[in-house]
Amino acid sequence: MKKRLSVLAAAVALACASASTMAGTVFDAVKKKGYVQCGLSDGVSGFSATNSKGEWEGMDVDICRAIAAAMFGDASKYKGTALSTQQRFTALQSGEVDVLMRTVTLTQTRDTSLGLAAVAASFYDGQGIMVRKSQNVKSAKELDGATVCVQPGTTTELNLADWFRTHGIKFTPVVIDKVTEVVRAFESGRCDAFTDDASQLAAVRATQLAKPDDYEILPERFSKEPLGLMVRQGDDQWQGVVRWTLFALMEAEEYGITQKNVDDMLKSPNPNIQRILGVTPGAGKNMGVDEKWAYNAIKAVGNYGEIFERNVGQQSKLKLARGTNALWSHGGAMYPWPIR
Ligand SMILES: N[C@@H](CCC(=O)N[C@@H](CS)C(=O)NCC(=O)O)C(=O)O
Repeated sequence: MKKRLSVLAAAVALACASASTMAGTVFDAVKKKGYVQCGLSDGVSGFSATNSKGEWEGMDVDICRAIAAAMFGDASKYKGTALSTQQRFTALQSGEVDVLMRTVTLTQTRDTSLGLAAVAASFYDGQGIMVRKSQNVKSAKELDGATVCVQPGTTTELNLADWFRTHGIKFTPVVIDKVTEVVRAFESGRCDAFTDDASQLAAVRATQLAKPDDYEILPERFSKEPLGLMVRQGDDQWQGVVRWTLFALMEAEEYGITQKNVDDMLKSPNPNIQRILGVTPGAGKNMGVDEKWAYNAIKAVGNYGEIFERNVGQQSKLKLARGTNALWSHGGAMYPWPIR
């Protein structure tokens, strides 16, 4: 009996040892190579796309840059990997990327069955459907018998089937891998409707359709799409850096810290601001990064509200309203956990 117990104790010790060697592996590897590898999509303007100079732009890219700034004090220490909807989870599982911020909906299945972990939501969306105005359709319920363009391996594809089945409406999916090809198929009339996260439909309409005014996004929202960040399971330190960087950007907005005033804010008497900016040390040390991690992130990309407005809000072509993405204190759902 004694022997059995000691074998058990040894097994437990071994399991604990392997768990502790796991902790920090991604963090250490990122630190060693000197940059963060972010999984992005190359095709949704406002969220993430490369410009004519081949540079990454968009809200997801700015969050990637903020993580680089928190890790290295330098927002340029990142690389982007363009991933299709089909490739994204395998790329994160295999270690090709360190963090995924590719308009990924955080779902229970993705969080529990892929060896991956959902970190936090960076954008609350909902699935919509877009049609040509000339079709004279005012509701998705009028789309009986329609062909609908959709991308594979997405929640979009699943919600589409659920919603149409629930409402007893027949449809034929036209499944196409790349968003640029979906747009071409939709424009050429190969499908009657195009379904996607509503903000991405707005982005596609504003930036990729030749005649944006010819199209309409119907009022129905088929689903909740909390888009956010995912990492591999097994490295809580790395997950912490990713989560708290995003929350720091949101807390910065909450406390009025901007890209412009962040240096003045170092003198603020507000203890919350002092903790966020590392004037009162602790948060950085706890995560194994510089105490100026959040300061560096805010200085590089601005607070969450600034990132939103610049990429998808009023200063962008998309002109999306903050809506659910407003801070909790302004009637939205963005409720960052406190840095303290
Ligand atoms: N949020 C949904 C769908 C997100 C999604 O990937 N949408 C497409 C449609 S715009 C996309 O980002 N495509 C970009 C591309 O194919 O490069 C999910 O996580 O499954």
